[in-house]
Amino acid sequence: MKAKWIFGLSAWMLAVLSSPAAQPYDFGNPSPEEEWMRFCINRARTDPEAEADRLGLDNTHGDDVPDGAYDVGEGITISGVADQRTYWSRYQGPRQYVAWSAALNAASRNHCDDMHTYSFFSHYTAGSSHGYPNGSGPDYRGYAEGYPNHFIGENIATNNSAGSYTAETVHNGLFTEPEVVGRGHRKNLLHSFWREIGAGRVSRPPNLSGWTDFWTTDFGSDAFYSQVVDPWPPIDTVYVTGTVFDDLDSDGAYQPGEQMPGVMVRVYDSGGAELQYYAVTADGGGYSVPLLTGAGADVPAGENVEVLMFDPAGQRYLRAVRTVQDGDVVFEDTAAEVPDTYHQRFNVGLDVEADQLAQAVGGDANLDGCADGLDYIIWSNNYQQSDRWWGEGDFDGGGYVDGLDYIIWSNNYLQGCPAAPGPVPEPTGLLLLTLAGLALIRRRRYKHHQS
Ligand SMILES: [Ca+2]
Ligand SMILES: [Ca+2]
Ligand SMILES: [Ca+2]
Repeated sequence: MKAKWIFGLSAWMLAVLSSPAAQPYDFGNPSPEEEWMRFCINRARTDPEAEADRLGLDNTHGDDVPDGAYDVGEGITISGVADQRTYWSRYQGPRQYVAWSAALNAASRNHCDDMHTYSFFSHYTAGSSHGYPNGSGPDYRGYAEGYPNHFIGENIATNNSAGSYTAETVHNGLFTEPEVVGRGHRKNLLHSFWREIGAGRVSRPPNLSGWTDFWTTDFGSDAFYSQVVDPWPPIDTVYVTGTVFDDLDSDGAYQPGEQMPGVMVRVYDSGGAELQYYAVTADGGGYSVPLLTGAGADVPAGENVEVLMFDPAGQRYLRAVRTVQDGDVVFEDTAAEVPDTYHQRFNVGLDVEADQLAQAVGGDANLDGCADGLDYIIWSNNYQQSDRWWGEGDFDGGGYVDGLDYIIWSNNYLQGCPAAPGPVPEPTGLLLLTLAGLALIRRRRYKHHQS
């Protein structure tokens, strides 16, 4: 009788709570080295002047360079301009984080693979195992991998001693590059309008030309492109994106070995409804979640989103509220004295270190810090379902929601819950539910013994 009753309740709750389930978002699977490259780029984009100072750039253009103010402009030139000084400030100030794009990551990795296999070093394909015709540029490759337009910037690097150059060394070289007139790589990775990135890397024994490691970073901006050439349908997706890592050497930066893969990242709008997609951090600890509501609409500027992270390895979680920002980006790379300006929403950057995560209470499915009847309802709604996570009642991490998870919940019942003001109300309904749950477990065990 009791088991039957809980089944009825589950069906009712499912009807009440029915909304399209969030889907996993495919942003590629960036490796630890690839994540390191993006982390360095996002650090530079967050504060370009600080990056210039960190790397010892010194803009020494006489009295009219405010002391230390425009070091990021060191060596930057824009073609067709006689006096470069007024353009340096365009590269100051924070830029949005770049988010992983599966298409750009595939294009950048494939280009590394082709450069190694066919022994060339160029932005233009000269032999491909991925179907790119000879002469294909970054725009062609990105589009071929599913990026929605042909507006793509690319930096490439190579070396001839496998594994001896880290992502950070390569990044530092691209940012400073004293031998490259105009500092095109620095400008490229700092453009304010970029939103998405792929950062492929291969490291192999020497190829025919003796080269071992290849790096390709591809930058894209669907919104900027939309505003410039007005394709249809317009695309204007922003993301919450970042790196989740355990900063073992306490230097405040991510390096390979510190990545935290497998962390669940769920995002909710200001009304508490889950967005269309969720993410699980990749091999390198990175993630990207598009800011699209369950109905597929853009989350507008000024709205808050709540990010909920859960690390199944340590059963730790984090909640963070961020506001979607908007503002102007400029097309820096123009000889015009007043560059074209475009208004956009920006990606939300959120890097998380392990010590920011709090220990979860066993059975606290909704991760509000307290194991109570609400969590029981979540457990019961997912009872006997597979492919479930902690937030759906799988507290032992087996992927399946069953009586073992119930026991974890019941052992922690009311753990972490605030003391109720005044007399505690009699939890009549909850008591019934609890008994029903126990009955289910007994039934399962009984069956087990019979078989
Ligand atoms: Ca570190
Ligand atoms: Ca709870
Ligand atoms: Ca389980």
